[in-house]
Amino acid sequence: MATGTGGQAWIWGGPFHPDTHIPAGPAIKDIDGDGEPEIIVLARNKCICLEHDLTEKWVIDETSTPSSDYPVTAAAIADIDGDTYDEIIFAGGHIDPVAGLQGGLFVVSRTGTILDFLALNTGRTVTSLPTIFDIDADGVLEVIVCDNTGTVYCCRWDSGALTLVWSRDVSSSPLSASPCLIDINGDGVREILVSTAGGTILALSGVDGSTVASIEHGYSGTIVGTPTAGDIDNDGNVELLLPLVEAGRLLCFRLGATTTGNWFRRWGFSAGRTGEVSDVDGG
Ligand SMILES: [Ca+2]
Ligand SMILES: [Ca+2]
Ligand SMILES: [Ca+2]
Ligand SMILES: [Ca+2]
Repeated sequence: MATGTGGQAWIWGGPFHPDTHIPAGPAIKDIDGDGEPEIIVLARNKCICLEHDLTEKWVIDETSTPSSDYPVTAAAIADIDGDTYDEIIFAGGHIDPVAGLQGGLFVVSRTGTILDFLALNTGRTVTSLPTIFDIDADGVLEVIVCDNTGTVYCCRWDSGALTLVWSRDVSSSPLSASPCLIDINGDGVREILVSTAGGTILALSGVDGSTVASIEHGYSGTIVGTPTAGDIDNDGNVELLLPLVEAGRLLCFRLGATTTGNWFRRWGFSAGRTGEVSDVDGG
């Protein structure tokens, strides 16, 4: 423990240090309503909830029911079942004795109970961070996630379980970045933007996954970074920023009735997930 301005407050090692790397930042929120934030860390096959003082609150792992047996992604936190309490949603894998590896989504209560595991595929994995939003404006949140064989899934809590609303195979290559939700055509409804390794950004309808628009940029290769969008130059149009990790470029497109690529910039390392610029449509 260090003291003084700018000093290191603490280092958490925990029971899984140092032989486990933590692939994404933790999610931090007061999920139990006691006034102190909890810290959700995902490492290897585990989802670990720490109190604000870093004591362990609960863990989901290979001993849980159903077991979490495969590397997990970062967690999203939202009340997806409408009971006013937050759930923790993360992608991972469960190894079924008969079916084998099932990639899917875990939904965990604030107290560490697995409320549901929705298997989305068999023999494949899901590594993109789930994105949560009421994408079809029906008052119920959707959970949108991509898998490593190029499929986009839209799920919703219904009758006590996470259920698949639609899925769409959009690429033959992994989709490891999380989807970006933005209204690209100004109709007041957000589309789901997905970057494919084929050099295309697809804008999908949140209602059924159908294609609303397709932006060809020609840079094929593995897409790791999440597209980011917002009116970054205050001209009333939404710009789309796309980090191309392997090409070392950041692309910018101006969206609207006509989509134009207006600049790119080179950089020398991964931009990773860049997040949303602003709440451009107030949705
Ligand atoms: Ca708390
Ligand atoms: Ca809830
Ligand atoms: Ca909805
Ligand atoms: Ca739209």
